[in-house]
Amino acid sequence: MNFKEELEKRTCRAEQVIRKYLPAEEGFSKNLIKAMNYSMEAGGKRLRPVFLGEMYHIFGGQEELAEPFMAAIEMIHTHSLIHDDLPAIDNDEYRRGKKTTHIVFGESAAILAGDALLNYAYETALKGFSLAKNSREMERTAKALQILAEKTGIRGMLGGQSVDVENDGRPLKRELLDYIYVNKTSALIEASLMAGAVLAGAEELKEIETMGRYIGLAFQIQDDILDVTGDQEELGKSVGSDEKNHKTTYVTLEGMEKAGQEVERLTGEALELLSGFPGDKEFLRELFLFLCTRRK
Ligand code: GRG
Repeated sequence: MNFKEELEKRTCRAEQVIRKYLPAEEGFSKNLIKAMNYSMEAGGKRLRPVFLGEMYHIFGGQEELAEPFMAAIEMIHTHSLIHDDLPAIDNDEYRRGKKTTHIVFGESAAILAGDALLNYAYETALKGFSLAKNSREMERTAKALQILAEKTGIRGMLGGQSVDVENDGRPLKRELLDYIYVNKTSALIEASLMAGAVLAGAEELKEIETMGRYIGLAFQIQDDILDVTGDQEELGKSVGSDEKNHKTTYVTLEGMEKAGQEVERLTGEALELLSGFPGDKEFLRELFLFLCTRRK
């Protein structure tokens, strides 16, 4: 398998699916919709929809049931980026290689665009019900929606982000940092992997959730590393943001060397779990390994 080619193929497909579900820029609220689409169309790795689509295929899904969920998870993720970049939170100027939404559209428009994307994500995922061909697929769609909502909410991404913001600038113990990472970052990655699998009828949800937790943690620690060692041009977003915001990160707490080792260890744990699932897992395996050494 040529991993780079396969990644390109899947990213392009995710891109097409996302664009298919973006709202049309028309009507009196078209400025709001333009602000929503600005960040959605700015690029990004499309990692969460790729995870979702891949798990759907690994567990035997063959049709388009996963598509609205692929678009929805990217909308939720993009909402979090728009809000995270706001002056009240990280106050960042660049994201996905472009000026951030609040810089281009103004702060109030960026707040509303983030809110509107979060809501539009659920409007989009609900379209799964009209694609479901039988009661079994209806049930799977409902379960995937439940996963999406729970992993985004107070016991998931938003819960993690709130603890992160509350503790901004304070020294943190490892236990609290782990709580923040597992929720603010792993939760959406868990949701991508679990929702894709559940739409295809998978039952191994506990194991998939744990695999997502490991990959999410590894991803976030690598993000901490890149905030120190990365290149703004390559990353497409501001670097040094953690230092600017006096954030405790895995790197400040444990040091650069240990952070790198932890990324490798967590990726290894995730690969171990992946090997226990059915289907063709070669691409996902390569993707996990690729993320472990990513530079953007
Ligand atoms: C709701 C304000 C709010 C925040 C939720 C997800 C999140 C918490 C904040 C976004 C910023 C951040 C550092 C999140 C941690 C996860 C992470 C490293 C996100 C960046 O994801 P990538 O690298 O981004 O997949 P692209 O642009 O490639 O999609």
